[in-house]
Amino acid sequence: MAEGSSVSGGTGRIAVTASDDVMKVDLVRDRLSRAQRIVVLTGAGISAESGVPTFRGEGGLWRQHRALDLATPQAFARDPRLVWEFYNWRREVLGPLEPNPGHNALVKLEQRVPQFTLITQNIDGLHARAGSRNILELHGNIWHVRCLGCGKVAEDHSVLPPMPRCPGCGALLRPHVVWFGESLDPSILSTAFEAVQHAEIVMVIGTSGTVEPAASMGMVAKRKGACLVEINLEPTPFTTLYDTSILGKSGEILPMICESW
Ligand code: BJW
Ligand code: ZN
Repeated sequence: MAEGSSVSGGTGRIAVTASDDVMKVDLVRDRLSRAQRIVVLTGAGISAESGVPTFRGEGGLWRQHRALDLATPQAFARDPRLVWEFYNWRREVLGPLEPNPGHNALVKLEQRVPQFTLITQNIDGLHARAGSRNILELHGNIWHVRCLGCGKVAEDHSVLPPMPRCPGCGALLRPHVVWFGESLDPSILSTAFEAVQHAEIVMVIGTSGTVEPAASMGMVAKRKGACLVEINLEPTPFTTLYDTSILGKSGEILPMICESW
């Protein structure tokens, strides 16, 4: 959170004060404690404090690698070995990482709320590792593989051979994740939209809001009358459209919001 007293800079913008943030945290905690139906939408930022690289910020994956070369069906058709090298490298990076206090705070929140849906764009599996239950993984899971021949999906936590094959039919396996230009699982997507349309509060955490259809979910909820809360290190295209925006690390803010009712 921003520290110190408020400062009016030469730009005319007023910095958010620590006391403003404390008031926002109190306000959000109060709203959550009275809500029956809560949706949380997370992005790469919630896992950043676990050591998972984000996509677009400084040091982000798409700053170092071209998404079109690695995260499209065309890229996989052209060079499956290269794409598997990328995902195997990410498996190696993710393997030893642990959920952080942000993930853990959402577990506590779920335990207190009658209807709680956690929609995540993340493929790292850290929400489930932390103990969250009602999770919708919009973009799949890096620890799952899918057979291009028989379509079978299997869980596998190893670092795979360069061109892994299906033990059942021998066809090439692919990561069970959603690449650009691919449709999301229709049943996961409709359950997610159903949840946001009925939510009283939607918290949007650690996502740049650049990738559809996840990016539109907050506004869908807002049009239905939900209260929208954003937690992010920096402003996003949606910050001014939502009801409350708290700038800071989700691993610090979420425990304050969720762990002291
Ligand atoms: C912190 C923090 C801390 C840091 N605390 N905060 C409509 C209009 C225009 C285009 C489209 C459209 N509909 C569909 C498209 C095409 C495309 C799309 O959206 N393109 C845009 C880029 C324009 N979408 C698709 O193709 C989707 N499919 C689809 O819609 O099918 C139908 C269709 C297809 C084609 C045309 C039209 C319709 C599929 C999208 C799949 C995205 N896949 C990826 C890769 C997954 C596998 C993998 O990981 O390898 O998903 S891309 C990547 O981006 C990944 C993420 O889930 C996703 C979102 O990223 P996220 O989570 O927001 O991360 P960052 O890095 O961007 O942001 C991190 C944030 O955290 C920052 O804001 C930081 O400030 C913050 N932060 N530390 C709090 N400690
Ligand atoms: Zn198969």
